[in-house]
Amino acid sequence: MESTRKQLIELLQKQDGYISGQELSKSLDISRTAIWKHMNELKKDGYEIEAVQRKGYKIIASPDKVSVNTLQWGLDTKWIGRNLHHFGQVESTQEIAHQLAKQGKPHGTVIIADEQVKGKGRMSREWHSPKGQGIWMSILLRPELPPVQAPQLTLLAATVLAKVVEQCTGLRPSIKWPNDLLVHHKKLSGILTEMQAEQDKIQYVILGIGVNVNQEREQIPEHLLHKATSLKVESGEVQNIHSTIQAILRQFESSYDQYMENGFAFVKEVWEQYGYRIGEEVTISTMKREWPATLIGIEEDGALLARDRSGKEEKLYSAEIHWGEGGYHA
Ligand code: BT5
Repeated sequence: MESTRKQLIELLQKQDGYISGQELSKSLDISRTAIWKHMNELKKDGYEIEAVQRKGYKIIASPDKVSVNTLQWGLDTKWIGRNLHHFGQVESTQEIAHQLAKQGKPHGTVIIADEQVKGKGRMSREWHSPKGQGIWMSILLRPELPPVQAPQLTLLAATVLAKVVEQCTGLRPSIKWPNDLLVHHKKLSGILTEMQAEQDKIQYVILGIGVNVNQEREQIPEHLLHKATSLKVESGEVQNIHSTIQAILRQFESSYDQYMENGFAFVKEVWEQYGYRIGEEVTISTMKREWPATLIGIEEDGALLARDRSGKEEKLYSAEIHWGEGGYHA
């Protein structure tokens, strides 16, 4: 059923003009009544389909609604999102992605939910994921990389999100190492990279992406208000969630392929164009200590490079960055 509908959309999409019911029923090997039923289902998904006597059918508008059909319609990617799962409410798309990974689902499998009731940040923090207002998505990757390179994927994903936000809204985001996308100093998006690995080989990576899209300021919970924002709040415009997801997937595929072919250098270059507070003094904290330092940039392996007040440079693999009173604190 699901796959017939997918083929039907593909056929309608290929056609510039109208395609007749007869042609559709021949290509799909189902009756014209069955075609008609599928068309009705597509309309429920929000497609606008024009039916003209003696000419046939044509899709005239794709819907805003997020569904497997709308996400895959026009998604001209090679490997990402070809296998795609969409849910209404889940605890966390990360958990589902882990299950699917263990079942052997392929590289590029995407899991998307309208709402998460136990959305996860790093170190068991919560990720607020209200219904229909953002992108709550996990991507299953099976990269042929040593485990030490996995953090590069987080930085790669951050550059992808920065580019897409800029293209879709004209806003200029910045990336706060390692995983936050900020607009006007507030967090728009977070990335959670989880990995299953053997000693020298990654089995799989689950890249979790959360983007606040259409929340109004009043809909952001009180405790996050001083540090979180959404595309709607910053751009003043309601954004189309499914086309933003498609833009992320397309950009991700192309950047990932480029990274696999040419290495991390180009990611580093893009990252530094968006890098937050590079060249400025911030406060860095780790589990053990807290000290003032100037951010210099990132290293080839994705580590953050910072210089302390004595001039000593240090590579950091895990730390938090803060600044100013009342400034953002993860
Ligand atoms: C992150 O963690 O930023 C990673 C967020 C990843 C979320 C995605 S959604 C799809 C997938 N499924 C999941 O369950 N997770 C991933 P971290 O850097 O630890 O930031 C978490 C902190 O951000 C929290 O402690 C809050 O202070 C703040 N926060 C929570 N929800 C937020 C939101 N919607 N927008 C901005 N900030 C938020």
